[in-house]
Amino acid sequence: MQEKWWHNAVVYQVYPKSFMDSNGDGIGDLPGITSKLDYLAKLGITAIWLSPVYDSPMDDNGYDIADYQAIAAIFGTMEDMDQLIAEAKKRDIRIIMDLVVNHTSDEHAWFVEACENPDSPERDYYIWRDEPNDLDSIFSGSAWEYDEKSGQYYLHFFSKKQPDLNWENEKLRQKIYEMMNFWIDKGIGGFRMDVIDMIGKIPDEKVVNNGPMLHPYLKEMNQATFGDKELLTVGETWGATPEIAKLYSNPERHELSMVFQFEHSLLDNEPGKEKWDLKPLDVSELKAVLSKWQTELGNEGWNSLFWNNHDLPRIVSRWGNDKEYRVRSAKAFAILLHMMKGTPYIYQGEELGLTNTPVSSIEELDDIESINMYHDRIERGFSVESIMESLNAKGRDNARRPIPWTAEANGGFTTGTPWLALNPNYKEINVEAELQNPDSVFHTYRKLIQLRKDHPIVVWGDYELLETNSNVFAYYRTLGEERWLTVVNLSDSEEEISVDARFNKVLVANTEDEITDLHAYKLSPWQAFVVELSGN
Ligand code: TEU
Ligand code: CA
Repeated sequence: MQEKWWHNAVVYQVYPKSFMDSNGDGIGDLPGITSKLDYLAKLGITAIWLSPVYDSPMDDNGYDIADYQAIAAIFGTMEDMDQLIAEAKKRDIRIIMDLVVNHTSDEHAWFVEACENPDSPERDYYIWRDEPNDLDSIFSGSAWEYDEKSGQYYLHFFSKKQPDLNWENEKLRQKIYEMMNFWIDKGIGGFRMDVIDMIGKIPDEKVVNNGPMLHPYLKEMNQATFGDKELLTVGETWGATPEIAKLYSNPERHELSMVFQFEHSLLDNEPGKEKWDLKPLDVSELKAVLSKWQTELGNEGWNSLFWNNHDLPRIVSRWGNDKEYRVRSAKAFAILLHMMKGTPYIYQGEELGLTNTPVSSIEELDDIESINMYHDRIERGFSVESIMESLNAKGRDNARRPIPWTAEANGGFTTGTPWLALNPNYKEINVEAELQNPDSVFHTYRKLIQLRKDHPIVVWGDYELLETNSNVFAYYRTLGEERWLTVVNLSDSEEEISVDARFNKVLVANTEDEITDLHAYKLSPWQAFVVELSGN
């Protein structure tokens, strides 16, 4: 595969509402992000995925866009956006924009015109039916909403204020490509594409993901916009398998650079049920899924690597131990993921080992998905206790608490009142403390990012899983004569590993435990290390 800049990039995701507030209104904004670029440069990341900052009524915190070429006032101005791109460029950091084109806001001019003037061309930019079918919205309830004025129903797979776009309409597709080129001309580094595998949907046949026209549309988009411009494009594809991922990311197919696959993110759901129906993680299943993705793309595709994003709970609370082993387990998950093959994504706060923020009442939550689920399950007779347990484990607000920069009031995030309360543990866990402590989670992430920059084996080495006890996840990376071994104990208990190999040096570790001989080596709880093996 021809080497591209994103093959050894490390991407940092910023959720603008919760990153840094620059004007005291309690809401993060663009000048706030620009003011923290030196912090991100110190971490060593090479690109920022910026969650939506476009004009929006914020029904889904910006994933409901009213104007793709205007900045939401709460986040700043287009000048602030241009400055962020320019200041980032000075630090060799590229800005990846969030492309949300499966749906718009119902306050987008297109939808307003479509409702006010049913004979307008904009009407067919959306999906209307005289009768709804039983498709459900991902945010609970029916996926169809009745429009009094026209006596028809429109499709919305997310909230009622997020009507789905009709990609079968060529004029609409051209308008989207024009909008993408508007941003490309501003010097951005690429696009993260929201629920992109839904744009080929056929609602009447209840085909949602991976519709027949999906890939033809992506080829057309590629040719009309980013195709020949060395831009990173990553698709959010909840329905992807390794075979499907190759269709997107095989360079010969001229579609995308890579996709976010979520198979590992469904391992603590009861099979076939919703994410709220909890099941403990079985580490063997995690090893199987990640190893499949590490080996089955071969040279015909490229992986993304992530534990967290703005929709997922914090990994150290989800699958780690966010109490006595918070730092060690946070580092264990970082080492496990960052030594794998693919482009790593760090979600804001992950580099600090931030934890989930449990709440005792729905009033303390903001996320539309969580609030809709709460009322839906109350109606379906679920107990408040069971619902709150699900929300505290999987709710999206766990990811969206403002970033704690210091131990000062409101973590130094704002001089005002934060739009969403910080996790009360910000006095202990914050950027200032992490920077001052050379053994912090932050410095482990910095070291892992540097290893990827300095050693091609991390980017191109072949992956091979080792047979180990179930709670131990260990694998080789091999490039030519060079061989690295990563070993991680994903449990609160001691474990043992036995590897018939000698090693030259320890490249990174999360404990002071001496690593001598790997024969019958005792691993302490959550112990993790990477060693460079000596000649076979
Ligand atoms: O997410 C798609 C999606 O299905 C998840 O939002 C949803 O939370 C699912 O239950 C995950 O468990 C994308 C964006 O990432 C998300 O923030 C938006 O809310 C959604 O699309 C609609 O734009
Ligand atoms: Ca602000």
